[in-house]
Amino acid sequence: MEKYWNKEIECMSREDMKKLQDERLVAQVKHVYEHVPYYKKLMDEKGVTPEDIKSTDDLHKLPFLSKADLREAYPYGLLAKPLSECVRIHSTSGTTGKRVVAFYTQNDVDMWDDCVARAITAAGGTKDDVCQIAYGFGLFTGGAGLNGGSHKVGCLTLPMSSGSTNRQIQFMQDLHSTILCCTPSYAAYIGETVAELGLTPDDLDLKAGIFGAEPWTEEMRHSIEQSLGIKAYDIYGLTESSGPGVAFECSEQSGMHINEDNFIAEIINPETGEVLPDGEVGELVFTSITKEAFPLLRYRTRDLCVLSRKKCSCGRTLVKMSKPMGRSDDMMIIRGVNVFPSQIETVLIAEGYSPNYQIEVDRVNNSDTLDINVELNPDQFSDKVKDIQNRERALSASIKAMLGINPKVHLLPPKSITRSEGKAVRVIDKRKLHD
Ligand code: DLL
Repeated sequence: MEKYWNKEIECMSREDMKKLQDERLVAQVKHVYEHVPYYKKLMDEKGVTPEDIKSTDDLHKLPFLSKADLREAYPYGLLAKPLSECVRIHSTSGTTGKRVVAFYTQNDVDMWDDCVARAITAAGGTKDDVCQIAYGFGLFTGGAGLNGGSHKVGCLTLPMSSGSTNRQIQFMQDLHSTILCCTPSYAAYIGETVAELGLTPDDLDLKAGIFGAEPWTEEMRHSIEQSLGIKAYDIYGLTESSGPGVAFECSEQSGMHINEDNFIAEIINPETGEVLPDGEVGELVFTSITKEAFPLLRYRTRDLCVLSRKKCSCGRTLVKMSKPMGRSDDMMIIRGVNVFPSQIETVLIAEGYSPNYQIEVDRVNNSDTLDINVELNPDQFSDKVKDIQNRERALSASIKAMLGINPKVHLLPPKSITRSEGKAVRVIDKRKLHD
């Protein structure tokens, strides 16, 4: 039977949810206009006042907020509470430019923990579970977010952080972990190591995994579920909006329910900013209506996905977002064709290859090149050059059928691609080096 952390909210009627969102939005807009000069400036520039926002129907009138705004306002420019009321800071792992820092009051941390508690409960977690957290702890929100949610549910919490894979598995066995939380690429690595140690899923007590922080395909889900003998659930979030737990998967495993009492979601056309109807692919935009220290109005996530309000078999009425297909800035344009790493991953795993791959894009003589390095599983490895060449040709043809452009596939010996303990680096775009 489906369990809920907060049934009243998770299964609320649409009318009641709209009423709740309307009230919270109106109050939030008024608060940020009065307390955050940066927002006041953005709203004044667009000619919008708090009085214009009477309900969620007026949301589209508000200006967007982008990552560039967050960088410009760094570090305190978007703070809506005095620093003395803030209790925590987290930050993005951005490699270029200024990082984004997010602030939390105690109420913000409680709201965040509550969102993650819903996710853990939806994955079947209760106070009788042992929850092993192998997301990184630190400025990254993964470790702290799942830790807070796990405490709230009352699970016995193992704050492992990422890395030391053999020790992870040792503790998993000795302490009978039942839920594993980490990135999907790290879960795949743990699954691979379990097999290498001569163990099978029967040697573990795991029943569920809560994986997110990076895009992963359905094919990857099945592969992880098999290697660890679990049901694998997706979880979504971003530092700017507190961290993991903005949306979470339920037993139906067909998209993630958005915690709409805290976050209003819109999908927009990334080019024009126009709001798109449910069912259309576009950029996800969030407005946080309960966050105190670092509220976001119409924040452009750059994640591309689809919203759905179809009835869900789990009984939750919260709107669902599809798995993000990738970030608009992850999309590669190769010889004029839009390519997402997830499309390549789908073909690789469907054809029986490992989820260990890396995509290299370059420009040679004014023409884009696409090289895909794929690791062979030990049972696929052959020292016959002809065998490998035939396989490379067949895989190139399957990828061409998916993308419409011809890649150069390189099959590599087992263990030649570095494993990820956090977010995997799937794409190396060397064209950016020449620009
Ligand atoms: O990755 C927060 C998080 C931690 C989510 C643990 C889930 C689990 P950031 O480092 O700020 O925060 O990165 C946010 O990661 O905009 C997406 O592009 C991507 N992302 C997060 N979750 C998913 C997911 C954390 N389930 C960025 N599927 C987001 C696909 C995801 N992409």
